[in-house]
Amino acid sequence: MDKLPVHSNGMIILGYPGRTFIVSIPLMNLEARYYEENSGFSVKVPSKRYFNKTEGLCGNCNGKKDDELDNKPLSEFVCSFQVEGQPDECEKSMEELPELKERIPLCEKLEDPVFEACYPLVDIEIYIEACSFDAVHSGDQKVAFCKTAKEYARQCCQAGLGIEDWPEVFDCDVKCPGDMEYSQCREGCPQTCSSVKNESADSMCNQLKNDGCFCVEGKVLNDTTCIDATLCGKTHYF
Ligand SMILES: [Ca+2]
Repeated sequence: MDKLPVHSNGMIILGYPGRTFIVSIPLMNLEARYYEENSGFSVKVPSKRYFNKTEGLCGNCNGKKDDELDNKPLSEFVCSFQVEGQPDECEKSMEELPELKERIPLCEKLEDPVFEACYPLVDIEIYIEACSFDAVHSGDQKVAFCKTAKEYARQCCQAGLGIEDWPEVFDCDVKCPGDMEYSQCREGCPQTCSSVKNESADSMCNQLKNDGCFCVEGKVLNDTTCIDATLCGKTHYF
């Protein structure tokens, strides 16, 4: 983690505490993210260049939501991308999941004024349904609610709108380890001993925005803890 960010041939690889990883090619406007906390991933491409040219789980990038499944039932479509195991078993396990019958009242609270400014950027309805589905299947409504709120705020941040107050409004825990602080939507790469040494490469990160745990001002990430930037490269820390 402390070797990151890595800059190579116009590509940036970043790691955030909490094990979020981003691979970005700023010149082409390409970005892939992986979130270890929920095994989530996202891929961002400019639609101008990739309109109707993508395929796979994320859809075909043609601006229409209703044709992503390639005219297949959801289970067949999803399981066709399975890397290991039998397609039959995959489809069966998906069919065993009961359909969502109604929204959970707690999940409907996502429709709160704190998120209102983001509605035009990210559709809140999908998140209320996802929250309800997770709440029913995981059995812990509050955990499902907070995870969904966090993911919604994250998508708003990537759409350009940082929402600072949601954890307090919804009473969700976003604590960070040690002396790190949680930021909803911070610009730039996380500061590490490597980035301190390479300021010009660090400036390539300016377009990136992400939520997560960050070291406080003046400190940088060294492995999994924050140290004073002046101590980078020294063997012993006191
Ligand atoms: Ca489509």
